[in-house]
Amino acid sequence: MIIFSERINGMYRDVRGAIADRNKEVIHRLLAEQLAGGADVIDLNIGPTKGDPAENFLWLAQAVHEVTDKPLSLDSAKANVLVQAVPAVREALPDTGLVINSCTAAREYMDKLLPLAVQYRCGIIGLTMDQDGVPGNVEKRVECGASFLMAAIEAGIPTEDIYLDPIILPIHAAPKQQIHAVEAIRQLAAVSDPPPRFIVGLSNVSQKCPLHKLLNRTYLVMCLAAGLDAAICDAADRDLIDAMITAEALLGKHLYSDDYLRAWRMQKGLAC
Ligand code: THG
Repeated sequence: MIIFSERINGMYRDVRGAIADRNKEVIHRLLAEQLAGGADVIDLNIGPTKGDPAENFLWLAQAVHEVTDKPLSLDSAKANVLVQAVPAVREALPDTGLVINSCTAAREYMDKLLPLAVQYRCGIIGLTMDQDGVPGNVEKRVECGASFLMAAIEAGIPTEDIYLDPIILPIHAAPKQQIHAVEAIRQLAAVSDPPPRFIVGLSNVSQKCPLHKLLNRTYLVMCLAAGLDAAICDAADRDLIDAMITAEALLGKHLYSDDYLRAWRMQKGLAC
């Protein structure tokens, strides 16, 4: 599974403060924990910070790039912010992998962001929602996912750079929707050939829930069994990553050994 680190997000007060104060040390410390846990892609979200969003993204991307040349995912729900931030980051970091996070299946978003992904050589995450919001049933999620996928392929984005995100909602707020997202992954994986990648914002599921780590790791295993390829998650949560590795071993994605957790970390060059 491709691990997108969720922690460099301005929703967290320490990251918000670090962006405002241009304090790289805070970012570098959090990043080191995520890399030690196995993060493959660093999701960057400036949250509700003050100032110019593109400048904040650029500062954050450069601060991260000082430590690692791993790909970056530029995370904003606002298409106009991405339209400004992507060219700025691409110009500063011409050789770094970039993912646009995210685009909906609404025409207005796709018309802005699909050409941007092509022009600036970015992957892109498509949410299974449109102008009417997050669907209340599986069928509409699948329909939105399929129409985003077709539009992205038509725009010229390679399938391996297209991620579909079935949108995870918190269990306390929308208790029936978690299984919809799992089912949407299963159905979209079955109908698309070649399939895109499937990703979730895992911690959404447990927002404001006391047993958040248990919810996250249990839900991750359910999504993996349905065909999940990537998750935006806390790579520093050791139990979460152990559950992921174990699920992948049970799904036949790794050669089993008695020491498979250690083997996974050694193969990634991580301390065991
Ligand atoms: N899909 C895509 N991108 C996304 C999301 C998604 N980006 C943002 C978000 N969702 C994924 N990132 C997070 C990061 C943190 C949390 C949830 C999702 C989180 N944090 C804890 C909380 O709010 O309870 C802790 C907060 C704190 O300690 O201050 O849940 O779905 N494509």
